[in-house]
Amino acid sequence: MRSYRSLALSLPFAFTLACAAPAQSAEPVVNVSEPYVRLVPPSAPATGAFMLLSNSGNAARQLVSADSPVAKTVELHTHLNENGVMKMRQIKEIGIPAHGETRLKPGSYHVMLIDLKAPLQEGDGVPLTLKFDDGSVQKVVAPVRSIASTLPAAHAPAQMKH
Ligand SMILES: [Cu+2]
Repeated sequence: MRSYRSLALSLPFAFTLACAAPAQSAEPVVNVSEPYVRLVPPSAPATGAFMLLSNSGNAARQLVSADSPVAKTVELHTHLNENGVMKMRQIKEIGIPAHGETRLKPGSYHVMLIDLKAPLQEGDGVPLTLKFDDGSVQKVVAPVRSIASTLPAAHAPAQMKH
């Protein structure tokens, strides 16, 4: 009788553990697509990485940090219009609304690659590691692309105000 009771108690417990396991593996809810890095002249010390972040979860998520082996420093940036002048500002996080998306693009949110270790060539693949506030990590490779100069990018050295 005693062993039967112990088995009956332990079965639901084991079942609960098995069900909880997938949720604990931090399945990423943010999908990273269309990543690219802006081609800059070989003398440029920095450039920006852009991408589309799509959140399939029920809660808002934040991109909290990024890293790349091609740059000594990687920061999250946005552009702000201050008295008619577009300036870049470092920010702590980039939000992605629940069941929504945030596009990192020239003139807006971007991942700033500062102090490039070597000049980037068009077509190079730049590895990026993106960390989110739920602890999930996404690794992508962003191709280097030239962007038409008509786009509001403002990554010229004169406007690098960190
Ligand atoms: Cu920037």
